[in-house]
Amino acid sequence: MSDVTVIKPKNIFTQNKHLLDWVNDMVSLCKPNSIHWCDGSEEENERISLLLVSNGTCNKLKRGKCYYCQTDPSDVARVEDRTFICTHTKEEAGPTNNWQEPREMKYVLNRLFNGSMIGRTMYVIPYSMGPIGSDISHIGIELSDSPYVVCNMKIMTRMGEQVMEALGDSPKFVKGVHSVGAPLQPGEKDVPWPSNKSKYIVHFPEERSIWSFGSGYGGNALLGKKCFALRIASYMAKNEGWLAEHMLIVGITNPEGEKKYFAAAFPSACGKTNLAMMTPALPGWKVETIGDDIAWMKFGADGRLYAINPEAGFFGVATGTSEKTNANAMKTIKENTIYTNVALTPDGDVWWEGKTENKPEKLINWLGNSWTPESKEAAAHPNSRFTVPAYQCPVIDPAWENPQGVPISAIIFGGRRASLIPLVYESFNWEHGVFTGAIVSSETTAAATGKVGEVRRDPFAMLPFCGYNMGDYFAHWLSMAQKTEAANLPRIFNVNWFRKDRKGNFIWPGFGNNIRVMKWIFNRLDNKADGIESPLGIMPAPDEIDFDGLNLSKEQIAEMLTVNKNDWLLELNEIGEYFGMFGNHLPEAIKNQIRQQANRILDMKN
Ligand code: TSX
Ligand code: MN
Repeated sequence: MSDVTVIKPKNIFTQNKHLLDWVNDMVSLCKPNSIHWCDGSEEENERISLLLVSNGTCNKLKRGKCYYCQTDPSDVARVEDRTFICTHTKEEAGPTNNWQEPREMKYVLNRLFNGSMIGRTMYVIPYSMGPIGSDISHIGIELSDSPYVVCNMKIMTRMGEQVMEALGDSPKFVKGVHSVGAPLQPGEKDVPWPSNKSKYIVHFPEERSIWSFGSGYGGNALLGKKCFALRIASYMAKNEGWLAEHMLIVGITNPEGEKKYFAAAFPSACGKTNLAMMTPALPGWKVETIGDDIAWMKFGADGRLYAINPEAGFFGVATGTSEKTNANAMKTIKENTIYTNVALTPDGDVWWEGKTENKPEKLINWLGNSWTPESKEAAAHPNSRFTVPAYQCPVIDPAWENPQGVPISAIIFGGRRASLIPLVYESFNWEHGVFTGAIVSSETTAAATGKVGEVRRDPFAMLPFCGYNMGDYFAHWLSMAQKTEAANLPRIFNVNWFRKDRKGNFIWPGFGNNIRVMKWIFNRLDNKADGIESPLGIMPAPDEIDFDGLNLSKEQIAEMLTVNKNDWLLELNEIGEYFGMFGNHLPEAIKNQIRQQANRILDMKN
């Protein structure tokens, strides 16, 4: 290590042997030119942002310390087929994850990372997922050769000096090593977005480590988010008796001033960020944001389930975000925001499809080419993003950094389904609620896969994020009922904003009007709505949802709340087939729930 330059600000200091030994090992392997220990300061952030501009990775916008980055066209999203869970046996990873034997994978990774940082700086990024010092929080260290990652991690996590202090000499941190996989030989010119055709996003849950190679983008590279806070954390949570979930967290206050907190899991492209920051359409109601993507939940001393948002920022999809769909997000991203793969306007601002009703006359698209409204391709990539600090959200909840977390009254599942799933129903009990989460599915939109309208099963919206066998994950959820009295468990609901009529139009107006559904849920919890028992669960009586001021006909309301016998028999058949892949890892309770649901459907008249 004698020829390696070390950049170590005075205010960052560690004698942590576990950390120093590991950094030494990784430096010997990756062979960076220099090591930069990140202190998380504003000066450091400005210095690295300037570096990104001089490297050609980013442009500075005229507005409020915002930056614009354009990735390589081949590095625009998470790579699920290159994502691996390397437990000792394949069975532990389960049928929904890619798996390789850990020693074999380490062999592959050692070859890939050998010299992968030549000519680059290795940044040592200490970060906390969750408020520093909270019982629910955990520390990670990411070693990365990407300055873009440093600036994003600074926004998305609590990063720097205080985290190193909180860690002290403890070995309890998640080790993450990330390389874009593009070493620079002496004299070689860098490209604006270095990356590698070959990509590996690898998790070793048993040793709590992550190796990420070849991509600089989002969840592939910001290791605190999907890799740690979901895949590694879900494995930790199973062993330690808590929950790490792909859920938003919101606080909702009714006109009487009573407040409840909700956690909600939806697959991608269902509008989690929009729901988390919703502007309610009913007067007197208030919605406040705790988080838009991930919830870590633990039972408290009072027996209730408490949730924190492990993140400190939003890495949200820009495409489709507007004053109409999410006015609070638009206010959030006015300053200190990194935009990635959006389009640039001639006056040095950003644009994306859906931002404004009228398209600008002229743009530079996300590929760097000139664009006009006549152009066939999109101006912004469908997965274009903003990275922004959570505290800038005008409706951020006052308790969003409370180390105790917030008590969760209800858990809401949902998906995008044009038919079949009613607007809202409540599960009969915890076990039935776990079944409700297990059968979450969504129809694909072009943004996610290219194919439109195909049903993708996505249990608990965790399909790409569960760090172990999904069958065991169902069992873990079932086991939560033993941790507290039934009355303390959150109630479990299911919603579908996306049901369509026979003409193919959305029936439900969605967005701010979703508060009407939240109001029914609120009333259920306060024993103010009796509901009607249906084969799926408790559904609202037609007069229990406040439809005032919406132009919905009786027929439309009935259609949103219909359970179709034939459709459900077909669906349960498919669900049974899908669950077959979990073999003897599928809990008996889930098998019973399919049987009971099928019997209730068969008992229907028509
Ligand atoms: O985010 C959405 N939500 C949740 C909002 C709090 N979206 C966008 C999904 C893509 C991310 C929705 N789209 C929602 C919704 O509730 N509902 C719909 C479907 C829909 C789309 C457009 C209209 C209505 C419904 N437009 C008009 O009625 C004019
Ligand atoms: Mn997500």
